[in-house]
Amino acid sequence: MAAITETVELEIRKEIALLIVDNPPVNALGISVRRGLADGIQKAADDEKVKAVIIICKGRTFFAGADIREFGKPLEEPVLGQVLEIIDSCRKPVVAAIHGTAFGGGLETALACHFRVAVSSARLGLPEVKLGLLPGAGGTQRLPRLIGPEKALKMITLGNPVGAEEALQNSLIDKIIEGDLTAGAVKFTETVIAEAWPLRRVSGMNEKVEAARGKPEIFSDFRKSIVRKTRGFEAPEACVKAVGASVNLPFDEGLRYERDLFVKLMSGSQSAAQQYYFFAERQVGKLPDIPKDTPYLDIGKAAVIGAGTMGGGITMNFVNAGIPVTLVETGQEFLDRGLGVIRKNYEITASKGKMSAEDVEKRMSLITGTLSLEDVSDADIVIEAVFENMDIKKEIFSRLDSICKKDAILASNTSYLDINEIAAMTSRQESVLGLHFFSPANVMRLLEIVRAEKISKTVLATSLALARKIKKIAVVVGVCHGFAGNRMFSQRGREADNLILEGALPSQVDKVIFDFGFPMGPFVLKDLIGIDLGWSKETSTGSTIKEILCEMGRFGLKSGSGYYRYEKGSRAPINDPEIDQLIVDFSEKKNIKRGEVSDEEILQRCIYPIVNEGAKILEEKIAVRPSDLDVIWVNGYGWPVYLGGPMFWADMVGLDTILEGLKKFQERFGDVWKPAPLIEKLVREGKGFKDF
Ligand code: 3H9
Repeated sequence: MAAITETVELEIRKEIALLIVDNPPVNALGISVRRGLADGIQKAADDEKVKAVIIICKGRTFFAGADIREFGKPLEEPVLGQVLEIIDSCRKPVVAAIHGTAFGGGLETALACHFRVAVSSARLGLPEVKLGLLPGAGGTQRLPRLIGPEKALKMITLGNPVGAEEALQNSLIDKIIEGDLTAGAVKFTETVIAEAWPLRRVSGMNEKVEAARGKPEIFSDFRKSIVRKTRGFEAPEACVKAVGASVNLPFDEGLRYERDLFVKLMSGSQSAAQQYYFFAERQVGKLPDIPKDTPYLDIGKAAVIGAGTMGGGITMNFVNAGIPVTLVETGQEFLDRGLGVIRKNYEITASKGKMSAEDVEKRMSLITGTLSLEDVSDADIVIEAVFENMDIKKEIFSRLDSICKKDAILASNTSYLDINEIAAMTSRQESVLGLHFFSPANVMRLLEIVRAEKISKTVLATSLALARKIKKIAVVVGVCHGFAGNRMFSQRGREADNLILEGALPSQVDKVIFDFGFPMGPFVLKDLIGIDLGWSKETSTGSTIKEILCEMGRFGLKSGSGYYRYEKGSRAPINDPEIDQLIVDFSEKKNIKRGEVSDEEILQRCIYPIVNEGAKILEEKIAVRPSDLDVIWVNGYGWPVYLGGPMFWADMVGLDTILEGLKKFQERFGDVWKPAPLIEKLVREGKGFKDF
């Protein structure tokens, strides 16, 4: 075995040269790997004894892509495209032996090889689009040649990987290796040598792309199918264009076309935001005082209190991860309804072919419904998801304290209330925390872990491990009203409500926010969630638009009308002149002078206070880092990932601009607009949130 670089070794086994790469954690294709591959192939080509080469990786995966940490810096040669050209043109067969995730530049490397074998658990994909890029080392030209433009369009533009079985069916790989990968790859390569298989250079396979030539509908139909999913993103269209080039241009020209698009995307703001976000998601949940090796408890059994929308969704998360749940309700009718909704959700999934009928039964069998709180006594974690009322929650926690076993973790799913006050009802404050799921809890990936004052490190580490197990992105936040997400969100809500009284109408506000990149504006969102959330007939005084709408029975989408009207069976909001007039009359009644409000002002008034509140949250140490807030906004509130998140966006706009805007609004509307001292400080020092 000879070291070629610090990450690549060359081992000769009879007639086969193995290039063995070891660049933890994910074998990213950094400069030492690129150099090692280029030199290794050259050495193997020059060695007369060698008849073929295998490229294989140590550790958990085949190359997971280019090294993203090198992006934005001057690239050292050989760049990946040059390495792949060396592999492609090698006159001896080169075989890629794949395990783990052959992603991005990793799959492009495999595509430049002449044969590909993989273990059955391997996944192959080109996820560059999720970084605001396109595959920039020949992926857009080779993949369509190998599997056809239709399938390549999907893989490249949506960025989702395929498993080994599908890859085999699509001719993306040549063989699935059972058992040891090295042994299997060597055996495969011995056959290639013994039977003198001709080299299969993907760059020269033109049959599938030629078949698509003169069929522009392949591309126009595909564009139509992704319009909604990719609204606002620049990279998907570039991906479609590049695949188009594979059909219409010779390979080398296609490569140049791909390169130009890649360079353009790489220098754009969307890719910068999406790369930032990639690392933000990987940093979240890493806490300075909770080292990686902090011991955590095993969660084998859970209990959820309350079978309503939240409780049901939370239950599904555990069951999906194979953790049995005791689901507690106060009446049989509520319990039956809750279990019925869970079953229906699973059956809908099954009807779409994403789960078998057997799976539905298996998951349902993991849920035990009960009317007795005592039945949670053997649970390792109990999550309370009842009505948002402090007295009720306190009573439940006090009872849980005497019912639950010694080490059991007690969590509340409250979205606003003080966890410390709830924890104080127990004799085990070290085991009490908030687990704030977002609705619908079985769908939304975000989980705020609310760090109560006396929580132990073990319990915190356990909740982080549990979040991973149930596939949530967990952000640890401190205790305050609304925690991080809702506290920031309420700022936007307040301004949206003010704006419609001052002269804008819901449709104008919604359009500005939608055009910014959110999936919907604040009023469509209110209609969707239900305007009656937190409203009661008994206490309603008709003193806000919300109360008036509720008093009219306009609860939003579910009742067929709210801020907008809805046709039966449709979710599309229709402007309602009656409501516009109602708002105008209401302003008059309140002596609020209406006037034209510009789109620019709407945007600033809806977004700047989110940033300002985020800065206060950081000052108060409610969140660990600005990027954690961005993760919350992208995953919990629909912030467009190509704008990074509110804190990243603020840096992009310039904190001095934001500060100036806050001061301008402070003069007009008073101290709710007072700039956070952190923003003033960062501007004074010429810094941004990135320097926090
Ligand atoms: C590309 O290839 C461009 C080419 O087309 C053209 C070039 C010219 N680079 O996610 P994890 C780090 S673009 C650098 O927690 P998992 C990650 O930050 C690339 N670092 O593990 C983390 O570090 P830390 C296309 C990377 O098991 C650690 O590895 N490829 C890279 O949950 C573990 O990561 C992609 O977009 C990278 N490429 O998931 C694939 N990847 O421990 C991106 C990871 O310090 N990667 N790290 O926090 C992934 O999707 C997942 O990381 C993977 C593993 C599925 C591989």
